[in-house]
Amino acid sequence: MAKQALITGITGQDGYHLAELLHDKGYVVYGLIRGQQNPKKQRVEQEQPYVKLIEADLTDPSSLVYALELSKPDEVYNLAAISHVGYSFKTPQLVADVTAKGALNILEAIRQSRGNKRIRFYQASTSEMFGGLDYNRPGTGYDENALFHPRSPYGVSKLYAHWITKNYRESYGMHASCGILFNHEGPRRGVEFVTRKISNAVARIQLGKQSILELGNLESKRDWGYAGDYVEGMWLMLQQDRPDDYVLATGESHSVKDLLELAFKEIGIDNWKPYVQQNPAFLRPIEVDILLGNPSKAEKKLGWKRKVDFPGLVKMMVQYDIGLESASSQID
Ligand code: NAP
Ligand code: G4F
Repeated sequence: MAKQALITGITGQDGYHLAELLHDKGYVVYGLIRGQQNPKKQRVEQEQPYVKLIEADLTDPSSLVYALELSKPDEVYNLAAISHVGYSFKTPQLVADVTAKGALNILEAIRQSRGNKRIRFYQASTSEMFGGLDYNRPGTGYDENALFHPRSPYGVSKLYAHWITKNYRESYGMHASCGILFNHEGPRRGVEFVTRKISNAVARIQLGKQSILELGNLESKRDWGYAGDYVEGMWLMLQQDRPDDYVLATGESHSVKDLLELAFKEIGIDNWKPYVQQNPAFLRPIEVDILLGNPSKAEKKLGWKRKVDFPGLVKMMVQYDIGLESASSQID
């Protein structure tokens, strides 16, 4: 019989890629959708008609009980979150409700459900939990045993979700795993994140639809991979006999400036500086200066390895946005 999976965060970047992966593997895919009029619902219905949408919200425990009853999942992937680090400083309590307590809500709904012994659970943990501070620099890369020092309300909330998942695993023997994922991007990334903001602006600049790109901190470094590779790792975690935590990363770190360099080169511009202005509105109260991951455990135990490298990722995103922007007539 086909396996059934429930994905929270179905309208997000990872929800898109994971739904596609599971569908290709023959799963019946359920997706949790929130809001009485979610504008992204139509997108899912058109592009991924095989996804069975269930109206629920991570902050509403009874709706999660209903979602579990309806989907009877073998696997639950908790991808839903308020996931923008900068925004989390503006709505810290909302972020705690959704990103931290939301994880508890769904774990508890699983624990109390009839299928609790069978259901395997994935929690979307993050490299933002590490912090990149001087006393705790990544060295050769943060691994599963590195110290945590989150630097945003988002990171703190994710750390709660990480630990409550481990706690439910240890307390109740649940098959619950955390993927500590470093930044992963692609054409499905929201334009509020720096990679897509840059790829989209570069495409618009090439087409004469935009002249200036405003950004915040250009010095920070991230370990950027491709989202399509990372959802494969999520799935592999839930196929293991024992639940565990794994870092998924590329093992390389690049600055926002490196990203600008490659993205502008893609449209034949060697000097990006005249096109980029710094705007303090995009700075955060504090920053994570550097993230670099060590994916050795996932590579060894799961047989996972990223396929797309950093130049390949930037090229993919810029070319996608050139196609997208060529087809639309909106100008600044
Ligand atoms: P994303 O594009 O921002 O998607 C977030 C999803 O959460 C959206 O589908 C959103 O639905 C949903 N959501 C927000 N509030 C909700 C609520 N109250 N109830 C139910 N759903 C809610 O994020 P992503 O990039 O796909 O990332 C997936 C997960 O991995 C997130 O938990 C993120 O924090 C984590 N993560 C991401 C990265 C990365 O680099 N992408 C790295 C590490 C960890 P709406 O459409 O209704 O807003
Ligand atoms: O693209 P970002 O917003 O991603 P960030 O903060 O690293 O968080 C993403 O990755 C995390 C994993 O490490 C996830 F957990 C999280 O959910 C999210 O997906 O910013 C990347 C860097 C930052 O240093 C930021 O300050 O780019 C810098 N930046 C510079 N100008 C900007 C901008 N970021 C954004 N979003 N917008 C700017 O204009």
